[in-house]
Amino acid sequence: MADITITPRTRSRTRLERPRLHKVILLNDDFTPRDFVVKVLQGEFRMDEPQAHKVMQTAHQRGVCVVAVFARDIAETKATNATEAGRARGYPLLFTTEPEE
Ligand code: TYC
Repeated sequence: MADITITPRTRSRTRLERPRLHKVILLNDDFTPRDFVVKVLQGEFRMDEPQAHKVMQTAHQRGVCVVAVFARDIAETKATNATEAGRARGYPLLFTTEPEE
């Protein structure tokens, strides 16, 4: 049998945690028209009309709805753009982000 030389590892391998995903959350308000919310969801989150309507309706009834989940910078950019689309029209429409557990 051949001799086997085992070289001990001198540096320990650091396991990197996978970066946490972030939720984009839509908040209800009393002023933004429903159709406008649906259009923003379609435009910024690439949803079709029935999907966007469902998300809008959930936020309208429950106060909040998770729109989608992304890497942090993408979630923040989309939430900012979508909030800004409402602000540009004078609506208080608000999207926020939070890390997934
Ligand atoms: N509540 C709004 C209205 O009655 C519609 C709306 C739905 C606004 C969802 C924001 O996230 C929202 N016009």
